[in-house]
Amino acid sequence: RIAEIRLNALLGVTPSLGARVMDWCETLGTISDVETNLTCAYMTPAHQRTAACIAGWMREAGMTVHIDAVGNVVGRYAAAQPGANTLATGSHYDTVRDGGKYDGRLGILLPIAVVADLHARDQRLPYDLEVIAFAEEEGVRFRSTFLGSSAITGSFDMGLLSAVDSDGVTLGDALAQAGHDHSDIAGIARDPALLLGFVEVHIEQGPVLLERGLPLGVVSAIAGSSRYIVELRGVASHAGTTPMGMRRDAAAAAAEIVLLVEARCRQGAALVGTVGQLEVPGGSVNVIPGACRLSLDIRAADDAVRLAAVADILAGISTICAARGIGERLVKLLEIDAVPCAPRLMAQLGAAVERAGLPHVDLPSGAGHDAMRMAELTDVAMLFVRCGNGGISHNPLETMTADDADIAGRVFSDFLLDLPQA
Ligand code: HGY
Ligand code: MN
Ligand code: MN
Ligand code: MN
Repeated sequence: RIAEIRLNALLGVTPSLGARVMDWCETLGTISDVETNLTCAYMTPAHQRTAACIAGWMREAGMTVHIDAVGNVVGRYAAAQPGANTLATGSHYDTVRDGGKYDGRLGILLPIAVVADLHARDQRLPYDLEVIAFAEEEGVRFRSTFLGSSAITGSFDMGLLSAVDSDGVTLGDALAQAGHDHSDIAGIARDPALLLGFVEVHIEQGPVLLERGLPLGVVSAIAGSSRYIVELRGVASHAGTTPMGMRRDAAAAAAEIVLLVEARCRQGAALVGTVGQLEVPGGSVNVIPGACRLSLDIRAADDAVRLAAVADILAGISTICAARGIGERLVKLLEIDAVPCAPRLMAQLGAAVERAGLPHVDLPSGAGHDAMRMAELTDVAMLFVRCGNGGISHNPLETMTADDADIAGRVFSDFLLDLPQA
């Protein structure tokens, strides 16, 4: 497929919108910090090269472009008349470590390709369209998610400027090294009165559309999420001489906690729990782990279900630690409630899907998205696009098709042209 796209480009054949989006995703997918294995983490060299690429494609599509003080790349396709309201769209351009090519990126590049199409036809929308490439959503480098969209909503926590990465570099220094001025962050916040809404296009990152044989789905709600770091403190001692009954083994306590999370999250409807990070800092083969650090990621469609599971798990951790003589310290990284999508925008998206001759299906999102933050500011909605490979995501095996990108582009363009002003 990619070879065909490149051949078309050589032959001067205008690629379909979907093919162009896939080519752009492929291009960004080749930009990564292989030396640090941070793929495209916030304010790394790869992240800045990615921003420059996106800004270039926005300009070519006929947008005015600026990069704001936290690294969001913002393209604006102005309405025919000045002083119009703004519809925002977009997604994040940072990735998880060893992530896929479409998570986040699709929601930036597809709207750019749609604007390029409108611009080529000299067609304007009755409102300004703002395409926002959010600088950070995954929380890989500084463990702080939604940095980009938080700045847009005016909820950026300036205390995070002192957050440090694994090399001890602070977020503030990383921004300054990239030429950003912290004092400009407050000015990024958008006036909600000028916004018609925020609509995010994103791969589903799951198997539902694939199993239903559908290219597109309209998101009904985005699951809420609770994230913690748990630091366990035992006693390091000799692996050969310390009797089993006298140990305070932090890793053994962590192992019990992992199974506690799994067992508890099997007991709830649309409830999931993950320990994605589990490490014995500076561990040695012949030393009983004196310390162990693990992450918790608990999500549910229903906030009460999620919060009850979190309460049970935190109580369970204290019980395990007390029985083993292990110290525990919890660091809360994120607490965000489930976000319902706006029925008004869902109906508009659903109608555009049906006008394309496709069945209209609503489905929940287990993954978090920038739309969750943007919901603090304005009505939000999401258009999901089918994933291949069983729906796998946060993995280089993440995939989708040019045909589905094409269908999504046509439906999104129709949605934009049909959106009422009110
Ligand atoms: O974790 C998530 O759901 C998203 O990919 N940040
Ligand atoms: Mn992701
Ligand atoms: Mn994403
Ligand atoms: Mn519907």
